[in-house]
Amino acid sequence: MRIPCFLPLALALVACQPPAGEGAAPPGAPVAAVNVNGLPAIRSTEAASLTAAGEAIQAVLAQAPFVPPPITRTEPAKLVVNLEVKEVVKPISEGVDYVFWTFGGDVPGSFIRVRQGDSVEFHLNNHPDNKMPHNIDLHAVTGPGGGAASSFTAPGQSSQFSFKALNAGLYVYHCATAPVGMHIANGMYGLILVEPPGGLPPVDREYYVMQGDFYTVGKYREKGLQPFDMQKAIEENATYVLFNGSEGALVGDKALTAKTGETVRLYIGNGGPNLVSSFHVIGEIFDKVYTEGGTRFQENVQTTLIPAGGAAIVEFVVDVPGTYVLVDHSIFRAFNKGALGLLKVEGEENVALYSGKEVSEAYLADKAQTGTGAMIADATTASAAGTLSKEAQVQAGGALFAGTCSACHQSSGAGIEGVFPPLAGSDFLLADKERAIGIVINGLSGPVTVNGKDYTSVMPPMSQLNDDEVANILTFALNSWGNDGGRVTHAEVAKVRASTPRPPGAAH
Ligand code: HEC
Ligand SMILES: [Cu+2]
Repeated sequence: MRIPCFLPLALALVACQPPAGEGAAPPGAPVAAVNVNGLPAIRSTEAASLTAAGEAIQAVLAQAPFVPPPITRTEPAKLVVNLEVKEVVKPISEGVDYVFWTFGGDVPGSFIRVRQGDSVEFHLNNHPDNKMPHNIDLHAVTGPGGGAASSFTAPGQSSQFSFKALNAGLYVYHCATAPVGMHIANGMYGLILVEPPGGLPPVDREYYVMQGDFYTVGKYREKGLQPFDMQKAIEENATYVLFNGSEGALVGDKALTAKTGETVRLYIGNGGPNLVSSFHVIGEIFDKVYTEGGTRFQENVQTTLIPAGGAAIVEFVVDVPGTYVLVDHSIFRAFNKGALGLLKVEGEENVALYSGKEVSEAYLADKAQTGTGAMIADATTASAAGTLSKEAQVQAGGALFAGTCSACHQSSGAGIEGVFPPLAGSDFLLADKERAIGIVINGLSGPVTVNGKDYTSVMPPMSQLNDDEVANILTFALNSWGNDGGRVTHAEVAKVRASTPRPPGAAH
Protein backbone atom coordinates (compact mmCIF):
# COMPACT_ATOMS: atom_id res chain seq x y z
CA MET A 1 0.00 0.00 0.00
CA ARG A 2 1.28 3.44 -0.84
CA ILE A 3 0.91 6.11 1.75
CA PRO A 4 -1.24 9.03 0.69
CA CYS A 5 0.87 12.13 0.65
CA PHE A 6 -1.72 14.38 2.22
CA LEU A 7 -1.75 12.54 5.53
CA PRO A 8 -0.58 15.02 8.12
CA LEU A 9 2.14 15.06 10.73
CA ALA A 10 2.77 11.47 11.67
CA LEU A 11 3.41 10.43 8.13
CA ALA A 12 4.81 13.67 6.94
CA LEU A 13 8.38 12.54 6.74
CA VAL A 14 7.59 9.50 4.69
CA ALA A 15 8.64 10.32 1.18
CA CYS A 16 5.75 10.46 -1.23
CA GLN A 17 6.69 8.31 -4.15
CA PRO A 18 4.93 9.02 -7.38
CA PRO A 19 3.67 5.79 -8.87
CA ALA A 20 6.00 4.30 -11.42
CA GLY A 21 5.52 5.71 -14.85
CA GLU A 22 3.77 8.80 -13.60
CA GLY A 23 6.56 11.30 -13.84
CA ALA A 24 8.84 9.82 -11.19
CA ALA A 25 11.29 12.40 -9.90
CA PRO A 26 15.01 11.96 -10.55
CA PRO A 27 16.83 10.28 -7.65
CA GLY A 28 17.54 12.67 -4.83
CA ALA A 29 15.02 15.24 -5.98
CA PRO A 30 12.45 16.16 -3.39
CA VAL A 31 9.22 14.55 -4.35
CA ALA A 32 7.19 16.23 -1.68
CA ALA A 33 7.95 19.58 -0.21
CA VAL A 34 7.34 19.23 3.52
CA ASN A 35 6.21 22.47 5.04
CA VAL A 36 6.73 23.68 8.57
CA ASN A 37 3.55 22.08 9.84
CA GLY A 38 4.70 18.83 8.37
CA LEU A 39 2.20 19.00 5.57
CA PRO A 40 3.57 17.92 2.25
CA ALA A 41 2.51 19.70 -0.88
CA ILE A 42 0.58 17.08 -2.78
CA ARG A 43 2.44 15.75 -5.77
CA SER A 44 0.99 12.26 -5.90
CA THR A 45 -1.99 11.38 -8.02
CA GLU A 46 -3.45 9.38 -5.18
CA ALA A 47 -5.75 12.08 -3.92
CA ALA A 48 -8.95 12.40 -5.88
CA SER A 49 -7.84 12.74 -9.46
CA LEU A 50 -9.28 15.37 -11.77
CA THR A 51 -11.53 12.84 -13.40
CA ALA A 52 -12.27 10.88 -10.24
CA ALA A 53 -15.72 9.48 -9.87
CA GLY A 54 -17.70 10.37 -6.78
CA GLU A 55 -20.18 12.93 -5.64
CA ALA A 56 -19.27 16.49 -6.71
CA ILE A 57 -19.74 19.11 -4.02
CA GLN A 58 -20.90 22.62 -4.82
CA ALA A 59 -18.45 25.13 -3.32
CA VAL A 60 -19.91 27.69 -0.91
CA LEU A 61 -18.75 31.18 -1.91
CA ALA A 62 -18.92 34.33 0.22
CA GLN A 63 -18.83 38.06 -0.40
CA ALA A 64 -16.41 40.27 1.52
CA PRO A 65 -16.00 40.92 4.38
CA PHE A 66 -17.25 37.40 5.03
CA VAL A 67 -15.70 34.05 4.23
CA PRO A 68 -17.25 30.61 3.73
CA PRO A 69 -17.23 28.31 6.79
CA PRO A 70 -14.13 26.23 7.48
CA ILE A 71 -13.94 22.90 5.68
CA THR A 72 -14.63 19.93 7.91
CA ARG A 73 -14.12 17.18 5.33
CA THR A 74 -11.33 14.77 6.17
CA GLU A 75 -10.83 13.70 2.55
CA PRO A 76 -10.25 15.63 -0.66
CA ALA A 77 -13.28 15.91 -2.91
CA LYS A 78 -14.38 17.04 -6.29
CA LEU A 79 -15.54 20.60 -5.80
CA VAL A 80 -17.59 22.61 -8.28
CA VAL A 81 -17.07 26.39 -8.30
CA ASN A 82 -19.50 28.59 -10.20
CA LEU A 83 -18.33 32.16 -10.54
CA GLU A 84 -20.17 34.80 -12.51
CA VAL A 85 -18.47 37.89 -13.93
CA LYS A 86 -20.64 41.00 -13.70
CA GLU A 87 -19.89 44.54 -14.81
CA VAL A 88 -21.69 46.78 -12.31
CA VAL A 89 -21.99 50.47 -11.43
CA LYS A 90 -21.43 51.01 -7.71
CA PRO A 91 -20.29 53.80 -5.42
CA ILE A 92 -16.51 53.96 -5.02
CA SER A 93 -16.97 56.84 -2.56
CA GLU A 94 -19.96 58.78 -1.29
CA GLY A 95 -21.61 60.37 -4.34
CA VAL A 96 -18.98 58.91 -6.69
CA ASP A 97 -19.88 56.02 -9.01
CA TYR A 98 -17.57 53.73 -10.92
CA VAL A 99 -18.06 50.90 -13.41
CA PHE A 100 -16.55 47.92 -11.61
CA TRP A 101 -15.81 44.63 -13.36
CA THR A 102 -16.35 41.94 -10.75
CA PHE A 103 -16.13 38.25 -9.98
CA GLY A 104 -19.50 37.64 -8.35
CA GLY A 105 -20.91 41.18 -8.31
CA ASP A 106 -18.60 42.75 -5.72
CA VAL A 107 -15.04 43.94 -5.25
CA PRO A 108 -13.19 41.90 -4.16
CA GLY A 109 -14.51 38.78 -5.90
CA SER A 110 -16.22 35.95 -4.05
CA PHE A 111 -14.03 34.17 -1.50
CA ILE A 112 -13.38 30.59 -2.55
CA ARG A 113 -12.47 28.00 0.09
CA VAL A 114 -11.16 24.58 -0.85
CA ARG A 115 -9.13 21.82 0.77
CA GLN A 116 -5.66 20.79 -0.26
CA GLY A 117 -5.99 17.85 -2.63
CA ASP A 118 -9.43 18.85 -3.89
CA SER A 119 -10.12 18.62 -7.59
CA VAL A 120 -11.80 21.85 -8.53
CA GLU A 121 -14.16 21.99 -11.47
CA PHE A 122 -14.28 25.68 -12.28
CA HIS A 123 -17.10 27.32 -14.23
CA LEU A 124 -16.59 30.92 -15.27
CA ASN A 125 -19.81 32.54 -16.48
CA ASN A 126 -19.68 35.91 -18.23
CA HIS A 127 -23.07 37.60 -17.76
CA PRO A 128 -24.84 38.39 -21.06
CA ASP A 129 -25.24 42.07 -20.14
CA ASN A 130 -21.46 42.49 -19.89
CA LYS A 131 -19.50 44.34 -22.56
CA MET A 132 -16.09 42.71 -22.25
CA PRO A 133 -14.58 39.25 -22.46
CA HIS A 134 -12.94 38.04 -19.22
CA ASN A 135 -11.02 35.09 -17.84
CA ILE A 136 -9.43 34.01 -14.57
CA ASP A 137 -5.87 33.33 -13.41
CA LEU A 138 -5.87 31.64 -10.01
CA HIS A 139 -2.52 31.71 -8.25
CA ALA A 140 -3.63 28.47 -6.55
CA VAL A 141 -3.43 26.67 -9.89
CA THR A 142 -0.31 24.88 -11.01
CA GLY A 143 -0.31 25.08 -14.79
CA PRO A 144 0.55 27.70 -17.41
CA GLY A 145 -1.52 30.86 -17.00
CA GLY A 146 -3.21 29.59 -13.84
CA GLY A 147 -6.37 28.82 -15.80
CA ALA A 148 -6.35 31.97 -17.91
CA ALA A 149 -6.04 30.30 -21.30
CA SER A 150 -8.80 27.79 -20.59
CA SER A 151 -11.22 30.34 -19.19
CA PHE A 152 -11.35 33.13 -21.80
CA THR A 153 -15.08 33.82 -21.97
CA ALA A 154 -17.10 36.21 -24.12
CA PRO A 155 -20.21 37.93 -22.72
CA GLY A 156 -23.09 35.46 -22.47
CA GLN A 157 -20.71 32.47 -22.53
CA SER A 158 -19.36 30.03 -19.93
CA SER A 159 -16.15 28.09 -19.78
CA GLN A 160 -15.03 25.20 -17.69
CA PHE A 161 -11.65 23.89 -16.60
CA SER A 162 -10.38 21.74 -13.75
CA PHE A 163 -7.36 21.85 -11.51
CA LYS A 164 -6.05 20.12 -8.45
CA ALA A 165 -5.33 22.28 -5.39
CA LEU A 166 -1.81 20.98 -4.81
CA ASN A 167 -0.49 23.55 -2.32
CA ALA A 168 -2.13 24.86 0.81
CA GLY A 169 -2.15 28.65 1.23
CA LEU A 170 -4.03 31.86 0.60
CA TYR A 171 -3.94 32.83 -3.06
CA VAL A 172 -5.04 35.74 -5.20
CA TYR A 173 -7.07 35.20 -8.33
CA HIS A 174 -7.59 37.85 -10.98
CA CYS A 175 -8.70 38.46 -14.53
CA ALA A 176 -5.90 38.22 -17.08
CA THR A 177 -7.64 39.44 -20.20
CA ALA A 178 -5.86 42.19 -22.14
CA PRO A 179 -5.38 44.93 -21.18
CA VAL A 180 -4.70 42.99 -17.97
CA GLY A 181 -3.92 46.08 -15.91
CA MET A 182 -7.26 47.63 -16.79
CA HIS A 183 -9.25 44.52 -15.84
CA ILE A 184 -7.49 44.35 -12.48
CA ALA A 185 -7.79 48.10 -11.93
CA ASN A 186 -11.54 47.77 -12.43
CA GLY A 187 -11.76 45.33 -9.51
CA MET A 188 -11.24 41.90 -11.04
CA TYR A 189 -9.54 40.07 -8.17
CA GLY A 190 -10.34 37.96 -5.16
CA LEU A 191 -8.93 35.31 -2.82
CA ILE A 192 -8.97 31.53 -2.80
CA LEU A 193 -7.95 29.74 0.40
CA VAL A 194 -6.58 26.24 0.09
CA GLU A 195 -6.86 24.80 3.57
CA PRO A 196 -4.31 22.23 4.70
CA PRO A 197 -5.74 18.88 5.82
CA GLY A 198 -7.15 19.46 9.29
CA GLY A 199 -7.69 23.13 8.46
CA LEU A 200 -6.31 26.22 10.16
CA PRO A 201 -6.60 26.45 13.96
CA PRO A 202 -10.13 27.52 14.92
CA VAL A 203 -10.67 31.22 15.74
CA ASP A 204 -13.69 33.28 16.80
CA ARG A 205 -14.01 35.55 13.76
CA GLU A 206 -12.78 35.39 10.21
CA TYR A 207 -12.99 38.31 7.78
CA TYR A 208 -12.01 38.98 4.18
CA VAL A 209 -10.36 42.29 3.30
CA MET A 210 -8.68 43.08 0.00
CA GLN A 211 -6.86 46.22 -1.00
CA GLY A 212 -6.85 47.69 -4.48
CA ASP A 213 -5.80 50.92 -6.16
CA PHE A 214 -8.17 52.81 -8.48
CA TYR A 215 -7.64 55.45 -11.14
CA THR A 216 -10.39 57.91 -12.05
CA VAL A 217 -10.43 60.88 -14.39
CA GLY A 218 -11.83 63.08 -11.60
CA LYS A 219 -9.93 63.90 -8.44
CA TYR A 220 -10.39 61.99 -5.16
CA ARG A 221 -14.06 62.37 -4.13
CA GLU A 222 -15.00 64.37 -7.22
CA LYS A 223 -18.67 63.54 -7.51
CA GLY A 224 -20.56 61.79 -10.30
CA LEU A 225 -19.77 58.77 -12.48
CA GLN A 226 -16.00 58.67 -12.83
CA PRO A 227 -14.38 56.89 -15.78
CA PHE A 228 -11.18 54.85 -15.53
CA ASP A 229 -8.01 56.84 -16.33
CA MET A 230 -5.50 54.66 -18.18
CA GLN A 231 -2.73 57.27 -18.10
CA LYS A 232 -2.93 57.65 -14.31
CA ALA A 233 -2.86 53.86 -14.01
CA ILE A 234 0.27 53.63 -16.14
CA GLU A 235 1.88 56.31 -14.01
CA GLU A 236 0.79 54.46 -10.84
CA ASN A 237 -0.81 57.68 -9.67
CA ALA A 238 -3.74 56.23 -7.73
CA THR A 239 -6.83 58.36 -7.11
CA TYR A 240 -8.19 55.87 -4.57
CA VAL A 241 -6.56 53.14 -2.52
CA LEU A 242 -9.37 51.09 -1.00
CA PHE A 243 -10.26 48.11 1.10
CA ASN A 244 -13.06 46.04 -0.44
CA GLY A 245 -13.63 48.33 -3.39
CA SER A 246 -15.26 51.34 -1.76
CA GLU A 247 -14.48 54.06 0.74
CA GLY A 248 -17.55 53.04 2.71
CA ALA A 249 -16.92 49.28 2.67
CA LEU A 250 -15.63 48.95 6.24
CA VAL A 251 -16.90 52.00 8.11
CA GLY A 252 -20.14 53.00 9.85
CA ASP A 253 -22.55 50.08 10.13
CA LYS A 254 -20.32 48.06 7.80
CA ALA A 255 -17.38 48.11 10.23
CA LEU A 256 -15.99 44.71 11.20
CA THR A 257 -17.02 43.64 14.70
CA ALA A 258 -15.62 41.49 17.50
CA LYS A 259 -15.89 41.07 21.26
CA THR A 260 -13.07 41.42 23.74
CA GLY A 261 -11.16 38.20 24.30
CA GLU A 262 -11.88 36.91 20.81
CA THR A 263 -9.30 35.90 18.25
CA VAL A 264 -9.78 37.60 14.90
CA ARG A 265 -8.34 36.21 11.69
CA LEU A 266 -8.15 38.46 8.65
CA TYR A 267 -7.56 37.11 5.19
CA ILE A 268 -5.89 40.09 3.56
CA GLY A 269 -5.28 40.27 -0.14
CA ASN A 270 -3.86 42.92 -2.41
CA GLY A 271 -5.23 43.03 -5.94
CA GLY A 272 -3.05 45.99 -6.92
CA PRO A 273 -2.80 46.53 -9.88
CA ASN A 274 0.17 48.69 -8.89
CA LEU A 275 0.70 49.37 -5.22
CA VAL A 276 2.03 47.16 -2.44
CA SER A 277 0.29 47.45 0.92
CA SER A 278 1.87 48.18 4.28
CA PHE A 279 -1.04 46.64 6.14
CA HIS A 280 -1.45 47.78 9.72
CA VAL A 281 -4.21 47.86 12.33
CA ILE A 282 -3.93 50.97 14.51
CA GLY A 283 -4.02 49.81 18.13
CA GLU A 284 -3.26 46.14 17.52
CA ILE A 285 -0.26 43.86 17.19
CA PHE A 286 -0.61 40.84 14.95
CA ASP A 287 0.01 37.81 17.15
CA LYS A 288 0.56 35.79 13.99
CA VAL A 289 1.13 36.65 10.35
CA TYR A 290 1.21 33.92 7.74
CA THR A 291 3.44 36.06 5.56
CA GLU A 292 2.61 36.15 1.88
CA GLY A 293 -0.26 33.73 2.51
CA GLY A 294 2.17 30.84 2.94
CA THR A 295 2.56 28.15 5.54
CA ARG A 296 4.95 29.66 8.06
CA PHE A 297 3.86 32.30 10.47
CA GLN A 298 5.79 35.14 12.01
CA GLU A 299 4.79 36.39 15.47
CA ASN A 300 4.33 39.85 17.03
CA VAL A 301 4.17 41.92 13.88
CA GLN A 302 3.17 45.60 13.65
CA THR A 303 2.86 46.07 9.89
CA THR A 304 2.98 43.43 7.20
CA LEU A 305 3.88 43.99 3.58
CA ILE A 306 1.41 42.56 1.08
CA PRO A 307 2.63 42.62 -2.49
CA ALA A 308 0.34 43.36 -5.42
CA GLY A 309 -1.00 39.95 -6.37
CA GLY A 310 -0.24 38.60 -2.91
CA ALA A 311 -1.94 37.88 0.40
CA ALA A 312 -1.39 37.35 4.11
CA ILE A 313 -3.32 35.84 6.97
CA VAL A 314 -3.13 37.87 10.17
CA GLU A 315 -4.45 36.87 13.58
CA PHE A 316 -4.77 38.79 16.81
CA VAL A 317 -6.66 38.67 20.08
CA VAL A 318 -8.68 41.81 20.80
CA ASP A 319 -8.16 42.57 24.49
CA VAL A 320 -9.43 46.13 24.81
CA PRO A 321 -12.82 47.46 23.59
CA GLY A 322 -12.98 50.35 21.14
CA THR A 323 -12.43 51.17 17.49
CA TYR A 324 -9.39 49.82 15.66
CA VAL A 325 -8.43 51.29 12.32
CA LEU A 326 -7.24 49.15 9.41
CA VAL A 327 -4.90 51.15 7.19
CA ASP A 328 -2.29 50.98 4.52
CA HIS A 329 0.47 52.61 6.56
CA SER A 330 1.65 54.44 3.46
CA ILE A 331 -0.46 56.86 5.34
CA PHE A 332 -1.61 59.42 2.78
CA ARG A 333 -3.41 56.49 1.19
CA ALA A 334 -5.37 55.96 4.39
CA PHE A 335 -6.41 59.54 5.02
CA ASN A 336 -6.44 61.00 1.51
CA LYS A 337 -7.18 58.07 -0.79
CA GLY A 338 -9.54 55.92 1.26
CA ALA A 339 -7.43 52.97 2.51
CA LEU A 340 -9.13 52.87 5.87
CA GLY A 341 -11.50 50.44 7.59
CA LEU A 342 -12.79 49.98 11.11
CA LEU A 343 -12.96 47.07 13.53
CA LYS A 344 -15.31 47.79 16.42
CA VAL A 345 -14.66 45.74 19.53
CA GLU A 346 -17.26 45.54 22.27
CA GLY A 347 -16.68 44.34 25.80
CA GLU A 348 -15.53 45.24 29.27
CA GLU A 349 -12.86 47.90 29.66
CA ASN A 350 -9.54 46.46 30.71
CA VAL A 351 -7.73 49.30 32.46
CA ALA A 352 -4.88 46.99 33.38
CA LEU A 353 -4.04 46.89 29.67
CA TYR A 354 -5.15 50.31 28.49
CA SER A 355 -6.41 53.34 30.34
CA GLY A 356 -9.25 54.22 27.99
CA LYS A 357 -10.34 56.97 25.56
CA GLU A 358 -11.66 56.19 22.10
CA VAL A 359 -9.53 56.46 19.01
CA SER A 360 -9.38 60.16 18.29
CA GLU A 361 -11.14 62.23 15.64
CA ALA A 362 -7.76 63.01 14.21
CA TYR A 363 -7.41 59.37 13.14
CA LEU A 364 -10.93 58.86 11.93
CA ALA A 365 -11.56 62.24 10.31
CA ASP A 366 -14.97 62.34 8.65
CA LYS A 367 -15.32 58.56 8.98
CA ALA A 368 -15.90 58.84 12.72
CA GLN A 369 -19.66 59.10 12.39
CA THR A 370 -22.02 57.18 10.15
CA GLY A 371 -23.78 59.13 7.44
CA THR A 372 -21.49 62.16 7.26
CA GLY A 373 -20.29 61.11 3.82
CA ALA A 374 -23.86 61.03 2.56
CA MET A 375 -24.47 64.51 3.97
CA ILE A 376 -21.43 65.87 2.15
CA ALA A 377 -22.38 64.13 -1.10
CA ASP A 378 -25.96 65.42 -0.90
CA ALA A 379 -24.69 68.97 -0.39
CA THR A 380 -22.47 68.64 -3.45
CA THR A 381 -25.33 67.34 -5.58
CA ALA A 382 -27.59 70.14 -4.38
CA SER A 383 -24.86 72.68 -5.08
CA ALA A 384 -24.50 71.42 -8.67
CA ALA A 385 -28.29 71.60 -9.07
CA GLY A 386 -28.43 75.11 -7.60
CA THR A 387 -30.74 73.98 -4.76
CA LEU A 388 -28.30 74.00 -1.86
CA SER A 389 -29.77 75.46 1.33
CA LYS A 390 -27.66 77.20 3.95
CA GLU A 391 -28.75 74.57 6.50
CA ALA A 392 -27.47 71.73 4.29
CA GLN A 393 -24.20 73.61 3.82
CA VAL A 394 -23.79 74.06 7.57
CA GLN A 395 -24.51 70.37 8.20
CA ALA A 396 -22.07 69.11 5.56
CA GLY A 397 -19.50 71.70 6.60
CA GLY A 398 -19.77 70.58 10.22
CA ALA A 399 -18.89 67.01 9.30
CA LEU A 400 -15.90 68.18 7.28
CA PHE A 401 -14.79 70.59 9.99
CA ALA A 402 -14.69 67.71 12.47
CA GLY A 403 -12.31 65.78 10.24
CA THR A 404 -10.25 68.65 8.85
CA CYS A 405 -10.06 71.68 11.12
CA SER A 406 -11.05 70.65 14.64
CA ALA A 407 -7.73 69.00 15.41
CA CYS A 408 -6.25 72.51 15.66
CA HIS A 409 -9.12 74.96 16.04
CA GLN A 410 -11.03 72.53 18.36
CA SER A 411 -14.64 71.39 18.02
CA SER A 412 -15.67 74.39 20.11
CA GLY A 413 -13.98 76.75 17.65
CA ALA A 414 -12.10 78.22 20.61
CA GLY A 415 -8.64 77.25 19.35
CA ILE A 416 -5.77 76.86 21.79
CA GLU A 417 -4.43 79.97 23.40
CA GLY A 418 -1.12 81.10 21.93
CA VAL A 419 -1.02 78.29 19.34
CA PHE A 420 -4.22 78.01 17.30
CA PRO A 421 -6.34 81.17 16.98
CA PRO A 422 -10.08 80.91 17.64
CA LEU A 423 -12.69 80.79 14.90
CA ALA A 424 -15.48 81.36 17.42
CA GLY A 425 -16.03 85.12 17.54
CA SER A 426 -12.86 85.71 15.50
CA ASP A 427 -12.70 89.32 14.30
CA PHE A 428 -10.12 88.19 11.76
CA LEU A 429 -12.39 85.54 10.20
CA LEU A 430 -15.50 87.71 10.22
CA ALA A 431 -13.77 90.76 8.71
CA ASP A 432 -12.99 89.33 5.28
CA LYS A 433 -14.66 86.34 3.64
CA GLU A 434 -12.33 86.24 0.62
CA ARG A 435 -9.28 86.28 2.83
CA ALA A 436 -10.72 83.36 4.83
CA ILE A 437 -11.21 81.34 1.61
CA GLY A 438 -7.62 82.08 0.67
CA ILE A 439 -6.38 80.91 4.09
CA VAL A 440 -8.10 77.53 3.78
CA ILE A 441 -6.83 76.96 0.22
CA ASN A 442 -3.32 78.33 0.68
CA GLY A 443 -2.64 78.12 4.40
CA LEU A 444 -1.36 80.96 6.54
CA SER A 445 1.90 81.75 8.21
CA GLY A 446 3.42 84.66 9.97
CA PRO A 447 2.11 87.05 12.54
CA VAL A 448 -1.65 87.54 12.74
CA THR A 449 -3.70 89.26 15.38
CA VAL A 450 -6.99 87.63 16.31
CA ASN A 451 -9.21 89.29 18.90
CA GLY A 452 -6.25 91.34 20.09
CA LYS A 453 -3.92 88.35 20.58
CA ASP A 454 -0.88 87.70 18.39
CA TYR A 455 -0.16 84.34 16.73
CA THR A 456 3.03 83.50 14.88
CA SER A 457 2.39 80.04 13.71
CA VAL A 458 1.69 78.04 10.54
CA MET A 459 -1.54 76.67 9.14
CA PRO A 460 -0.86 74.22 6.29
CA PRO A 461 -2.85 74.62 3.04
CA MET A 462 -5.97 72.43 2.96
CA SER A 463 -5.56 71.83 -0.76
CA GLN A 464 -7.21 68.40 -0.60
CA LEU A 465 -10.58 70.14 -0.21
CA ASN A 466 -12.60 70.90 -3.32
CA ASP A 467 -14.57 74.12 -3.86
CA ASP A 468 -17.80 72.74 -2.43
CA GLU A 469 -16.07 71.47 0.67
CA VAL A 470 -14.32 74.77 1.36
CA ALA A 471 -17.60 76.65 0.85
CA ASN A 472 -19.43 74.36 3.26
CA ILE A 473 -16.74 74.41 5.95
CA LEU A 474 -16.56 78.19 5.95
CA THR A 475 -20.34 78.53 5.93
CA PHE A 476 -20.37 76.22 8.94
CA ALA A 477 -17.71 78.34 10.69
CA LEU A 478 -19.57 81.56 9.89
CA ASN A 479 -22.77 80.16 11.45
CA SER A 480 -21.45 78.35 14.51
CA TRP A 481 -20.37 79.22 18.05
CA GLY A 482 -22.29 82.50 18.02
CA ASN A 483 -20.75 83.76 14.75
CA ASP A 484 -23.19 86.00 12.97
CA GLY A 485 -24.01 84.25 9.73
CA GLY A 486 -22.99 84.78 6.16
CA ARG A 487 -22.50 82.26 3.46
CA VAL A 488 -19.70 81.14 1.15
CA THR A 489 -20.54 79.71 -2.25
CA HIS A 490 -18.81 77.26 -4.54
CA ALA A 491 -18.34 80.07 -7.09
CA GLU A 492 -16.63 82.35 -4.57
CA VAL A 493 -14.15 79.62 -3.69
CA ALA A 494 -13.52 78.84 -7.35
CA LYS A 495 -12.77 82.52 -7.98
CA VAL A 496 -10.23 82.78 -5.17
CA ARG A 497 -8.62 79.49 -6.23
CA ALA A 498 -8.35 80.60 -9.85
CA SER A 499 -6.76 83.92 -8.89
CA THR A 500 -4.10 82.26 -6.70
CA PRO A 501 -0.81 81.67 -8.48
CA ARG A 502 0.49 78.20 -7.72
CA PRO A 503 4.01 76.87 -7.96
CA PRO A 504 4.39 74.32 -10.77
CA GLY A 505 3.42 70.81 -9.65
CA ALA A 506 1.34 71.96 -6.68
CA ALA A 507 -2.06 70.38 -6.18
CA HIS A 508 -5.00 72.21 -7.78
C1 HEC B 1 -2.70 71.97 11.66
C2 HEC B 1 -3.47 72.93 12.40
C3 HEC B 1 -4.58 73.66 11.65
C4 HEC B 1 -5.59 73.15 10.91
C5 HEC B 1 -5.85 71.67 10.62
C6 HEC B 1 -6.39 74.25 10.47
N1 HEC B 1 -5.85 75.42 10.92
FE1 HEC B 1 -6.62 77.27 10.59
N2 HEC B 1 -5.02 78.08 11.55
C7 HEC B 1 -4.01 77.37 12.16
C8 HEC B 1 -3.02 78.29 12.66
C9 HEC B 1 -1.76 77.91 13.39
C10 HEC B 1 -3.46 79.58 12.31
C11 HEC B 1 -2.70 80.87 12.55
C12 HEC B 1 -1.57 80.97 11.54
C13 HEC B 1 -0.59 82.09 11.82
O1 HEC B 1 -0.19 82.26 12.96
O2 HEC B 1 -0.23 82.78 10.85
C14 HEC B 1 -4.73 79.39 11.64
C15 HEC B 1 -5.52 80.45 11.17
C16 HEC B 1 -6.78 80.29 10.64
C17 HEC B 1 -7.67 81.39 10.30
C18 HEC B 1 -7.39 82.87 10.47
C19 HEC B 1 -7.32 83.21 11.93
C20 HEC B 1 -8.63 83.11 12.67
O3 HEC B 1 -8.62 82.53 13.76
O4 HEC B 1 -9.66 83.58 12.17
C21 HEC B 1 -8.80 80.82 9.80
C22 HEC B 1 -10.04 81.54 9.28
C23 HEC B 1 -8.62 79.40 9.80
N3 HEC B 1 -7.37 79.12 10.32
C24 HEC B 1 -9.55 78.49 9.36
C25 HEC B 1 -9.32 77.12 9.29
C26 HEC B 1 -10.24 76.19 8.72
C27 HEC B 1 -11.61 76.53 8.17
C28 HEC B 1 -9.68 74.97 8.79
C29 HEC B 1 -10.19 73.66 8.25
C30 HEC B 1 -10.41 73.64 6.83
C31 HEC B 1 -8.39 75.15 9.42
N4 HEC B 1 -8.22 76.45 9.71
C32 HEC B 1 -7.51 74.10 9.69
C33 HEC B 1 -3.92 76.00 12.28
C34 HEC B 1 -4.75 75.10 11.64
CU1 LIG C 1 -11.72 40.84 -17.00
